[in-house]
Amino acid sequence: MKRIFTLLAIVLASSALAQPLATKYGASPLELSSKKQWEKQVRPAVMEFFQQEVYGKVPPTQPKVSFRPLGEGEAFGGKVWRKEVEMTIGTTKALVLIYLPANHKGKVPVFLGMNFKGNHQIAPDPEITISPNAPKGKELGTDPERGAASSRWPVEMITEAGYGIVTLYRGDIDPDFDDGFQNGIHPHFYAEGQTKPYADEWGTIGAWAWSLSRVMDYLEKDKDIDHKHVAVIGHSRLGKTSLWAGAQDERFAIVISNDSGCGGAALSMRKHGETVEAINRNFPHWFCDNYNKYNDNEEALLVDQQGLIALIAPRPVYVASASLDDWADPEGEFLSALYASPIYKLYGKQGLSSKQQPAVGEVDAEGYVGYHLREGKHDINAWDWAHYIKFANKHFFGK
Ligand code: GTR
Repeated sequence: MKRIFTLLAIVLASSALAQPLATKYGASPLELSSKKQWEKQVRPAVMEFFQQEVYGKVPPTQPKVSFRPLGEGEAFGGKVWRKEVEMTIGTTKALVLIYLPANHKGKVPVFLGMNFKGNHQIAPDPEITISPNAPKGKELGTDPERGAASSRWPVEMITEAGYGIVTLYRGDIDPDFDDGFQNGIHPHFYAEGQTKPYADEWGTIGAWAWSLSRVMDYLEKDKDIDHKHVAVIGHSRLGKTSLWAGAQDERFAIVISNDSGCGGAALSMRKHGETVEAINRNFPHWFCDNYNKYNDNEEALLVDQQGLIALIAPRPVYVASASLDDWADPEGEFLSALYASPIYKLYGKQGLSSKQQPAVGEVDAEGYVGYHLREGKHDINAWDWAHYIKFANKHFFGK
């Protein structure tokens, strides 16, 4: 392992624009001379780095994963078709909600992403089964919160554009608090005598990302789904998750990060907004234990977060920021998209089209790396989705 990291350090240091590692923006652009060099030397080392030092590896002991279709039916006055699937990982059960345009002909391209508070919050649809681990509403047992997150999931707009939505609740895979990894799916992966992940093994984000790949296993078999056209998407901590899922699993044909910030698209070495130390202190369960080595020590990172974006190349990737989301460092998110762009060039594909961060309300999504800076706060809304749909239309169908 040391050898491969040393090799990467040498390759990065000897590349045209990479000296010094810590630039004004605290990050080195990835400029390499050939696709072969990237694929054979650098990409494997960058992947190994993120696996071992940032998100953690998936342990070798793997539980059984199975899927069971639940009900189907109409939603949104007949415009949308709802399907539900139960995914079982070891003894952990998660519910996958699928919305498709009701009148679809043939297989449907989809956006796949996790949700924050339960499937029933994404739409005011009384038939959505409450995710097993969803927080209970104020009136226990009733559904006061159905549709509470519908501004984040414009179901009609997405399905009218010809896309489906596939989602599951993050807490069904791993609860989002530091429980010493006693709940959720981690214990199913422990070797004999093991009680928590080793220092280089996954935290919560790694588990969430892995579960998106398991949902993809299911989608490959569902006759309604165009599994060659699955865009993986996430907001904030779930945007960190979609990037990591997309970096590891090449079946995701487009990867979208909405306001993912620190540990997502934003460059860590800038130390602007949330820092590695702050994120590890506030969310000690998100990353692997090794990531703590970089608390107040970002310069020691072998490669900054542009390396994560580069792992997605040559597949299209979209990074989005919001103007009032200083904590997620919009400029740092833009710069990692910019610094990853040379890797796309190795494949003869244009990354970002300009070196300038777009102004508020502007979009740079002509190439294979898209970016926009939405006006407003940390969130995902219909404006963001309109641009993701446009990006998918272009890359999936040349429209
Ligand atoms: C914040 C956290 C961010 C981001 C966000 C979210 O508290 O500092 O890294 O992930 O939560 O997920 O909404």
